Amino acid sequence: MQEQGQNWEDVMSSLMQARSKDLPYEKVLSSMCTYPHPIAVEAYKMFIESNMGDYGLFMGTYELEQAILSMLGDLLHNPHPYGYLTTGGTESNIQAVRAMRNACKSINDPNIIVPASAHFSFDKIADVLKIDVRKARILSDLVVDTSHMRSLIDQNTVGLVGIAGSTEFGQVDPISELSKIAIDNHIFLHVDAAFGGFVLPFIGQHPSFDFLLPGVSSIAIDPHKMGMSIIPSGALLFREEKMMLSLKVDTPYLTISNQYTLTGTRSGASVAGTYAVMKFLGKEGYRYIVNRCMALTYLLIEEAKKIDVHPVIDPVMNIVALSVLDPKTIRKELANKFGWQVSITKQPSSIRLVVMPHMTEESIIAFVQDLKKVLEHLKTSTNTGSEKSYDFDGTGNMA
Ligand code: 0PR
Repeated sequence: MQEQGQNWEDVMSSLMQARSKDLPYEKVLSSMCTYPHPIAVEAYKMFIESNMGDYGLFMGTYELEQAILSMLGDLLHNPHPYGYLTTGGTESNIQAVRAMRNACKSINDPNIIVPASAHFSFDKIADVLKIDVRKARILSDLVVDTSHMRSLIDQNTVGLVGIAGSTEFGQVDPISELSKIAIDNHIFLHVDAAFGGFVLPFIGQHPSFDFLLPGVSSIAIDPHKMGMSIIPSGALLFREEKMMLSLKVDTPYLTISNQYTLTGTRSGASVAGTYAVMKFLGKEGYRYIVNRCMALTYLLIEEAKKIDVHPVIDPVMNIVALSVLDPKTIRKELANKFGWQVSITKQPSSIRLVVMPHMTEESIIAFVQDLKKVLEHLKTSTNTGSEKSYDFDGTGNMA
């Protein structure tokens, strides 16, 4: 750190320089985040110094958080949820598993069972919480094999995890079946709906995944993904107060006498941003956004099929995995030659596209055209054994 402060203009100029290196979302198909709604940004700025770690000082923000919990509870069929706003899916998952473990104090060597498709936050959980995280097999339609999950349960199992919107494929596990297994075995069931929580309730026909199912004990749902809020904004909801209470830590010198959260200091601005966008959009607003993303998802698949590229599974939500040979090279070519950011999946291997609200019909069509060019390029390079140039604009002009 330099001795003397810089002037405002110089600091701003280095900020602008850094900003210019960040990618705008328009060509990003790899992210579950998007531009936050403008009203979330406004609200965020209004509450910038608010700290929910000591919310006795910020009772107004605290009331907004309670209002969010009640809106989320309504969305997820639980009129009286317990919970709080987290920094995102990772924290919600950590806290849900920590609550399961703490609620089963008599078990010394606890384990949980998660689908093999679970987000990598569960690998962090194994490390942080020192809990055995067992992975259940995935079936060919990329949902968890419930009989394998059942067979992994033993007397030290404290809970199961189901995914409503898997990170790689947007698939939804058979949560109603997991709910039965959890009840039969007297164990908890956490649903990771970090992505799908703001999607499933707004698409017509969808599988049950929330508190309507009696075995579901907690849900992670992220406003900073399809909830159109600012980063960081996640939420963790419990069915029963006793799970939340199992996270309680005394905080004698604060304005509040205890905390249930993982972090101490916590952004009240995130709370305000999420409250504002949820109030502003209402269910109708989210339904419009989700339906538009789904329409773009179907357009993407239709266009991809025209170039003989097919999805790994029929999309359940706005995530598409396209089967291609050599996804790693295709990902690199799409980025280096055309500026598109896509991700790749492990098993089955594919390129994975998240159709977020920043995508448009034009960008979807442009993407598939560029994908076509990459595939043709790779085909000719493989056939001739030599590196060929790209026909960038489709007019025969080679770069
Ligand atoms: N659960 C599921 C099902 C997720 O997909 C994710 C994140 C998490 C939990 C963890 O959420 P946080 O990252 O909020 O803690 N899934 C995305 C992923 O790993 C996160 C992401 C977002 C990655 C934007 C890249 C990106 O540009 O793919």
